[in-house]
Amino acid sequence: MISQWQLRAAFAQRLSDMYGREVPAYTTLVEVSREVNEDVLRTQGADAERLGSISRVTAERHGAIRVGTPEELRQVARIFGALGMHPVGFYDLREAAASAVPVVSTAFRPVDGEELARNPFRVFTSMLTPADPRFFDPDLRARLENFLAGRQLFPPELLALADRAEAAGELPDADAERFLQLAVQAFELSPEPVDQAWYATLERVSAVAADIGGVRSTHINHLTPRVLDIDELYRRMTERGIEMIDTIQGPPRWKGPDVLLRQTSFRALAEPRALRTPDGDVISGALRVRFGEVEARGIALSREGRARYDRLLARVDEHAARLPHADRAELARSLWAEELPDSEQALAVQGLAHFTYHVAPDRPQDGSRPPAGLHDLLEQGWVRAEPLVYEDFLPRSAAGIFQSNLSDEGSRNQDQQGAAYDSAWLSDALGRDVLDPFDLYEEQQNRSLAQVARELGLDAA
Ligand code: OOG
Ligand code: NI
Repeated sequence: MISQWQLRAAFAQRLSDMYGREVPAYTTLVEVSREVNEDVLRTQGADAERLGSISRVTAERHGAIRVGTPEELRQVARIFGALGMHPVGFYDLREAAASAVPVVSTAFRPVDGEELARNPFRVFTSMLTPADPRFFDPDLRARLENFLAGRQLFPPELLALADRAEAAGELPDADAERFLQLAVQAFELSPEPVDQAWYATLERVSAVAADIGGVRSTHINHLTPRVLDIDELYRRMTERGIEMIDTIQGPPRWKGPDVLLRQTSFRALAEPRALRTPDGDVISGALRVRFGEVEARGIALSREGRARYDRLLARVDEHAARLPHADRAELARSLWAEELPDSEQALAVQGLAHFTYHVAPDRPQDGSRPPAGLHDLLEQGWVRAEPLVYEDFLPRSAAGIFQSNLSDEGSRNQDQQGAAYDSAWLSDALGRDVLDPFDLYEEQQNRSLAQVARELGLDAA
């Protein structure tokens, strides 16, 4: 029998092998990431593994996929359900970016601490929003919905196996093998010719709309390795002649602990694709829709910590607008030092970030009573805090990643009201709860605090 986490790990590995064959620059990125991680481990020792074991980090990937309809999204949820991955978080990228990205998104990922430690594979999953009149007029919307209704992304055999794996939590070896083959195949780039005129029509609205709704299949858009020093990775990729986007998205590198998520990317090369011309001829053309991305992960912030992060982003924007020649990273660093404490302990005590708490094995054993508050428990060595790694995404960074890899701005009609999509809408469309990431971190933290309280005989820690 193959369990869900084994299916998840195997799927991530096979997807990585497949994507490496399709996009060779990805293989370079994975190699350079591994080198950087080994170097960090050598120089920092155990500190390098504070946010995950080196084996977790080396295998860790996130994927990005894009689908067209709620029906397709429900099918994706069944496939990821088989892998023990659940929808977490709602991201509205129609609002976040200056350029037009007509999608709303969620991320499928494991939610349980143990499952995350085994393999944290996550997939940022976007769904096209044809009902948003800022992007699609009624005629184009109708043509698009009609096109999408006529395609099948996932074969019934795959979905049936997925349902069995989700219900049973495992699959017999032969079925697991079949499931994995079909699942990886569903995300390969299709050789089927692309209708050139239809693709171009959608491209005028948005390159992302064309990538999703211009073809009769789906594909993995990118697969992102995790690196322990993203600044060093950026330097090494640039040295190899790979042109990176000009920034690392997310928090700056600063003197305090790494928090949330830092990401950067490069545009992949145009890929040969068969195109069908309006005359019906099939010609060989090229489309440039996929890219390489890499990320560094830090500690999960609490709601309050996150609000502070969002305020900081806004402050950096304001300053940068007033001082167009200032170094943005430098600016961010100094504002951060003003508004965020620069130690794990202060982040914990001020409730700005999430940790699990554990009774310290070397706590005072002289018969004294433990103190009451978290601050004193930590300070006096009764309790240790282990940071929770941020397992999710950042809407602003995601929009930046989408945007920086598009050559064309696309178009958006600002006179129209946007169609309403939110987390509740998405839960409804999926027929599954879209989970709140903050709740998940909080629950994990609270469980550990309750355990500490029990072990130390406290009312509440
Ligand atoms: C998703 C872009 C967002 C991230 O890591 O923030 C993303 C896409 O291009 O489909 O992958
Ligand atoms: Ni990504």
